[in-house]
Amino acid sequence: MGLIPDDITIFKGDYQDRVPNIRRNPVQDWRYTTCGYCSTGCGIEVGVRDGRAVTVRGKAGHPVNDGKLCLKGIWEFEAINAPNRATVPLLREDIGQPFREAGWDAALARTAAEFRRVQQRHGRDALAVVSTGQIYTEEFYTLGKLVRGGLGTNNYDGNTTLCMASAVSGYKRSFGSDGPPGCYDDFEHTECLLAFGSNLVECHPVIYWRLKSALERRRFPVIVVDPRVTMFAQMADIHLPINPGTDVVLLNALAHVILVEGLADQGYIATHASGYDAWREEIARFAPEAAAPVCGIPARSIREVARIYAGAGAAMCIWTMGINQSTHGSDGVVGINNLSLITGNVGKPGGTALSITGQCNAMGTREFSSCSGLPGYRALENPEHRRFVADFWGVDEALFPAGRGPAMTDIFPAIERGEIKALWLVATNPMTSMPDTARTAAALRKLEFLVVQDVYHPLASAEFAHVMLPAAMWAEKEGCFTNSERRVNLVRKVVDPPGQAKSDLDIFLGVADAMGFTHLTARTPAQVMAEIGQVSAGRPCDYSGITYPALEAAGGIQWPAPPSADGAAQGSPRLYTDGRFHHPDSRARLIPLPFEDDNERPDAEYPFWLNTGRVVEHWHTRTKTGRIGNLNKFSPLPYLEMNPRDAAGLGIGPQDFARVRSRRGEVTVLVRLTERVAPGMVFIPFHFARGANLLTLGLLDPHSRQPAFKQQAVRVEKAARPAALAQEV
Ligand SMILES: Nc1nc2c(c(=O)[nH]1)N[C@H]1C(S)=C(S)[C@@H](COP(=O)(O)OP(=O)(O)OC[C@H]3O[C@@H](n4cnc5c(=O)[nH]c(N)nc54)[C@H](O)[C@@H]3O)O[C@H]1N2
Ligand SMILES: Nc1nc2c(c(=O)[nH]1)N[C@H]1C(S)=C(S)[C@@H](COP(=O)(O)OP(=O)(O)OC[C@H]3O[C@@H](n4cnc5c(=O)[nH]c(N)nc54)[C@H](O)[C@@H]3O)O[C@H]1N2
Ligand code: SF4
Ligand SMILES: [Mo]
Repeated sequence: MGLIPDDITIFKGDYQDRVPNIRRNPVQDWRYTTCGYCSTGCGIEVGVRDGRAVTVRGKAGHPVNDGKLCLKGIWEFEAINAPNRATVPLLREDIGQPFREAGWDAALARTAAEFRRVQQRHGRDALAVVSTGQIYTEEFYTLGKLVRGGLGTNNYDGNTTLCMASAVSGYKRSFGSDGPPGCYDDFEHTECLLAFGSNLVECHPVIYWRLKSALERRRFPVIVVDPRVTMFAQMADIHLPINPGTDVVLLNALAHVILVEGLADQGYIATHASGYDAWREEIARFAPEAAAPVCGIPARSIREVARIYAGAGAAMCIWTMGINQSTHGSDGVVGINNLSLITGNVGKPGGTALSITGQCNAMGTREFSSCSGLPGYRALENPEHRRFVADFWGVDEALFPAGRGPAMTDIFPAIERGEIKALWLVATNPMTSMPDTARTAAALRKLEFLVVQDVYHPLASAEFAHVMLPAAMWAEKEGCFTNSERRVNLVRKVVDPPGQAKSDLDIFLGVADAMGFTHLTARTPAQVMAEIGQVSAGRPCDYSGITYPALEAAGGIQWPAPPSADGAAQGSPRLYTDGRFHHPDSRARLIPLPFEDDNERPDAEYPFWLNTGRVVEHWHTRTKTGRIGNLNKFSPLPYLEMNPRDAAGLGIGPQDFARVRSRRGEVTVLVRLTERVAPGMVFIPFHFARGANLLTLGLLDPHSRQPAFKQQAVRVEKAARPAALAQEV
């Protein structure tokens, strides 16, 4: 038997047909877009022939990727042409029945009638709307205007709660506003890179290429903090294999050494930070010898890393889900910000605290979807902001709730409790992506009405839907994404959507019209972008100088982007260059971070830490990559990474299967023996419906409400090879 069990259908069809062969598919036109997968934000040109996307190429000279693309980007045109695209609105009375095809009028009328019925009978908040980080900013803005200024429910959030919520929360606590302060060009200037909980090589391959290119020109130390020996850890100068969920302890200990050894930038602290005394008192408790047994990093290594970091002229931290997806996610972000502040590493070339975001437009939803507030980083709690937005939209301010409502992870428990009766899911697939699948399924089944708006069908979450609205996807509609370095960039419409599928913008307008709302006056992407320019003028995320042609010409523009004297916006590579922050006193806050260990830890019954995350080939719940032969053939089924020493003790050998159980559920997966994971730890990618999330617990961060997807306890035992290994998509 080969590496891949032979009873799995890897790929049907002629392999050669799937290779983007430009000679056989001569391209008639190349159209400018931005990649619709990750937040790196690569410039992509799509090759079109006879109205079909037949290939792509990286945009040469583009300020993000200069022509490079990763595996997912290279095959992105196949995601458009997939055979399982949703093409017709579907309806059914009850979830036991088959769907029947319907026209848009019937689907929108039914949706509006159910929303109205539920809100009239049970109150406005009985309807919940959960969106995404993967539609255009123009679409987010329009959805926000529809929800806040029309539907008026406060149960409105997005999957960014599973992803970036801790970064948002941490930035707000430290700096007074959301917004990653640095940029990719910081790699060219830094003298030290400290990376926390990021598998950059697999998850942001082109950012990793930027880092490698910088290192080829100029050596600087790279330190990777991750319990797993990821590909990123393998190339690092120093790898700190931290105990799960204890980054805050390491961060406090690093700060302790920096203070005690006189390496802090006291001038910067005195001028630009507040809260120093209370913070220092807490830090005093985190001597390296006290921290080492908790975080698992020897005191000697903590001292060494603190000296390298603080001794660098400019030092930067990056991080991703190893920090955010934790019960200390927001505190972890604040800990990174604290470290940056005490060394004066904010807003200077090579000196920054740069959160690497996840989805292609996780930033756009933070800026303009109104999920957690009002557009342009405005707050529902701020009377001036409320009045301004209500006047600007021409709606009654009383529709706005008094404050930020429940997060996605609090909306599902409210469905369980029967408080929410109807749910609208837009571009998110919680059946596979939320912790504890059995619980998610029970919640979705309990709804009186579920509408799913997606580009594919069937879909795990649509199993419980009453209405399915088929959406146009990336490159089938025009609009913008913002990447990890605040670069707003354009996706041109390249091809027509299949069948009756409509852009999410048109679907939102359709729902608004069916509900009888009249305030959604901007009807095209360009009209919405013009409105975003107006509403954001003078705000931290100022788009007022941005136009589509300017974005295409420059390869994207970084906000704040007010118009410059000669018209086109120049954009801003970095924030806080003047050391002025968004708190009322203009100072950043140093915030004490006491540590309380609150995770589900391994014990006699469930002796392994279960860690979950990503592989390079797949995108999230595999709707976009599970049908692409060239991606799926490299990663066709869920698996468990286990250390060979643990496996030997359990009688598990290469190519064996294992049953993994947690207190939530169980799953049978192929075992991959590897030293990538330490003894006592296992890892399962979360991309598969019958995978990691059947097991996860998802304890919530108290500030951000983000689930700790990476820390829970499981038991592993050898299992028989399952009879069927059919692929699921
Ligand atoms: N190929 C691919 N790329 C993607 C995506 C995808 O689905 N596929 N998704 C995109 C999205 S939305 C996101 S959010 C990003 C995610 O990008 P990453 O966060 O880089 O990816 P993950 O694999 O979720 O987790 C990163 C690392 O966190 C580590 N980790 C686990 N526990 C801890 C801990 O306690 N402390 C520390 N320091 N580290 C820990 C894990 O071992 C893992 O290596 O990727 C984006 N890019
Ligand atoms: N165990 C575990 N679970 C995790 C994570 C983890 O690390 N471990 N990571 C979490 C993170 S960081 C994230 S971001 C989430 C992601 O979780 P999800 O958001 O649920 O995952 P996706 O598969 O990206 O779902 C997006 C959906 O939108 C659809 N779609 C794509 N483009 C469009 C469009 O233009 N319009 C419409 N209407 N639909 C579209 C896709 O087909 C897909 O069904 O998963 C989270 N879950
Ligand atoms: S690195 Fe991200 S943005 Fe760039 S091609 Fe790959 S998936 Fe797309
Ligand atoms: Mo994410």
